[in-house]
Amino acid sequence: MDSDTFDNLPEALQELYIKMQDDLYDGMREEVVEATNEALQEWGQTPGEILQRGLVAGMDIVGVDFRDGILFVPEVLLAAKAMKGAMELLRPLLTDAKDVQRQGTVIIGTVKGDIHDIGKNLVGMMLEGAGFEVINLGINVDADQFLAALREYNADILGMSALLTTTMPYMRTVIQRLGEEGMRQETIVLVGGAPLTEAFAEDIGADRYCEDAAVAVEAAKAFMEMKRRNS
Ligand code: B1M
Repeated sequence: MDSDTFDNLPEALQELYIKMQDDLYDGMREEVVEATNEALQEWGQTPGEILQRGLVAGMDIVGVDFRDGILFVPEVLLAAKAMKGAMELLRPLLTDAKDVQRQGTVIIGTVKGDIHDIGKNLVGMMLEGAGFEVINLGINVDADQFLAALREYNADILGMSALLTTTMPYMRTVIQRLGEEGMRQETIVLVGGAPLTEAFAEDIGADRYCEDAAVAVEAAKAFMEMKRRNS
C-alpha cells in the first residue's frame, strides 16, 4: 500500500495496524485475531484492507527478516499460524458468494516440494467469494493429483502456487502433462507465488501470471467470460 494512504488513516487505526503487524511478527495468534476483529467491528475495515494494511504487510516484514537470518523456521511458523487464525475470521466474509453469478470450477494447489499455503488459501477464498467452486488440493501436489482432480470435477481452471525458486519449475511439468493427456486446450492455467514473473509464466505456457489474489479473481472471471462466449 502506498504510505500516503496509510498516513491518512486515523492515528488510532494506524496504531492498531502497526500492533497487528508486530503481533504477527511475534507469532501472537490470539492478539492478531483480536486486532483483526477490532479492525472489522470497530473500524469498519474491509477484509481486503485488513489483509493489505495489517496481515500481508506484517508477513512481508517476517519475510525480510527470515531472508536476512534474523528469524528462523520455528518463528516464521508461529507467524504463519497467527496469520491463518486471522484468515479464518475473514474466511466467511471472503467466501460469501451470495448474489454473485455462479462461475466455473477451480482446482488449486501448491506444487510438489512446496509447503507454503497462505497465499494459495487466500486466492482460493477470494475465488469462492467471486462465485467459483474451489477444490483446494493443499500443499505438495503432484501432476497426477492435479490431473485427477481436473477430471473428477470437470474443472475449468487450474491454479498453481509456488513460493520457492526450486519448486516453481514443477509448474512446467504439470502443464506438459496436461498437453500429453490432451487436456491443455480445455484447461485455463493460472499461476502465482512470490518468485514468479510474467515472463516465467509465459515461458512455461501458463495462460496468466497472477501477482496477487485480486488479479487471480479478475483473470479467472475474464477467462470464464471468454470460454462462455466461445462455447
Ligand atoms: Co518460506 N520461504 N521457506 N516458509 N516463507 C519464503 C518463500 C522466502 C522468500 C523467505 C525468504 O528467504 N525471504 C524463501 C524462498 C526463497 C526462494 O526460493 N527464492 C523461503 C524459504 C527459503 C523457505 C524454506 C526453504 C526455509 C528452510 O527450511 N530453510 C522452507 C521451505 C519449505 C518447503 O516449502 N519445502 C520454508 C518454510 C516456511 C514455513 C513453513 C516456515 C512458512 C510457511 C507456512 C505456510 O505457508 N503454512 C514460510 C513462510 C511463511 C514464508 C514467508 C515468510 C511468507 C510467505 C507468505 O505466506 N506470504 C516467505 C517470504 C515472502 O514471501 N515474502 C517465505 C503471504 C502470502 C499472502 O503471500 O504467498 O506471496 P504469497 O501469496 C500471494 C501472491 O504470491 C499470490 O497471491 C497471494 C495473495 O495475494 N499467489 C497466487 C500465491 N499463490 C498463488 C496462486 C495463484 C494465484 C496467485 O493461482 C492462481
